[in-house]
Amino acid sequence: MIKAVISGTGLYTPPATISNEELVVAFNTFVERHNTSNAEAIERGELEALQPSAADFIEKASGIKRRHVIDREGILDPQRMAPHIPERSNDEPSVQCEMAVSACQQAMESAGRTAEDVDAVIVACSNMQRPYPAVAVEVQQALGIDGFGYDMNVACSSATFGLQAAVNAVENGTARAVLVVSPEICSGHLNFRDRDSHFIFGDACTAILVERDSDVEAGKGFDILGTRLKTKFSNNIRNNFGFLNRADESGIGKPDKLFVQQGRKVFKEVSPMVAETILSHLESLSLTPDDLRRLWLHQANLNMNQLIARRVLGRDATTEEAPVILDEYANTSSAGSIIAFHQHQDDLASGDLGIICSFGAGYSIGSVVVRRR
Ligand code: CO8
Repeated sequence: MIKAVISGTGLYTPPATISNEELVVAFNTFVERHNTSNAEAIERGELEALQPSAADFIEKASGIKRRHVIDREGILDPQRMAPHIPERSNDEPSVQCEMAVSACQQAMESAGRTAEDVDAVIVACSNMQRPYPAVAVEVQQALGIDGFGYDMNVACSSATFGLQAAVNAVENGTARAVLVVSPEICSGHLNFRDRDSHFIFGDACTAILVERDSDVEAGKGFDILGTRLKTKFSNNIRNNFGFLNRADESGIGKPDKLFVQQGRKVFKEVSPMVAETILSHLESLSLTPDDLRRLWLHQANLNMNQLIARRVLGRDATTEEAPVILDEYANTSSAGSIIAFHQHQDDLASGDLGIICSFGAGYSIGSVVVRRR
């Protein structure tokens, strides 16, 4: 029987960063200008004054210190407050394709593979820059892979759901090797004028190569012991941007529809669901939390990760057990747990067990139990 193995990972990090302090200066300048130019309406009680943001609140509430972004200047311009990413011609590679190619090349290199060894590309992320042709087919072409590619979106759980699809393809013989790549440009769909969420996201791209166990030499990579997916409908994290927006006249001329959430509700509802999913997944594999050397959790909120790890382990987790990349990257949607996996795996010994677990909009949860080979 064919078993799937993670043989390599890659990470593309945009070089530009924005600290909490820089983000707050831009936001508060916008607030000041808004309140000054609407002073009379605010005075008459027709409009509410906007409240300033604070860097110390951001770090305390989320654990985020800075984020990497494709474009800093546009986001930090109080007049604009959106990244400036010029549209490219159809003959140039798209931005997501470029990010994906860089991460995929790294993943193939770390596995000692070339495009000739790979049969499929799954681009799995929260936002695609166009509906078609699929970004995955463009990435496939750019890498020179003779096979197939498709896009999929399960918000923050896109990468783990993509992993399950890759495992299925490898284990049922549809492909010898599959790249799962997550070019997350979260800054493109974040409302930098919204005090509750302007600090949450950053940009990054991860890639994972999944191969047949018989093709990967002993001692390399991670056996995938099992995957578990769970979804439960919720309106608490939404993005209503879509192709039908222009079909409703009342929306014409209005601002774009962007990411919105009820952060507190998400925290309260999702944390127990995640802990239960991990525990029942482990149980189904005849494993216990004590067997886990590492938890590579989705990186949305530090307090949330500490709570989930505590519920799973029955005690506080050390940062070695549940690594944090949120301080440096912020929430990069589906890339988050994979960045943690990519950066915190080298010290594991053969036989060590770990769990990759994503959670987010949908709600969606994806759990993947792995063992160092
Ligand atoms: N500065 C200063 N004060 C603030 C700010 C700010 N920026 N924002 C809020 N406050 C104030 C509030 O007004 C409130 O004041 P008061 O107590 O007087 O009413 C106080 O701070 C507390 O506010 P909250 O209750 O909102 O703060 P929390 O402690 O809940 O922290 C968080 C907010 C950080 C958002 C937290 O709730 C959280 O992280 N929740 C989990 C969210 C989560 O995991 N979401 C996942 C979403 S991502 C996903 O699924 C993928 C989406 C796809 C990507 C799309 C790309 C854009």
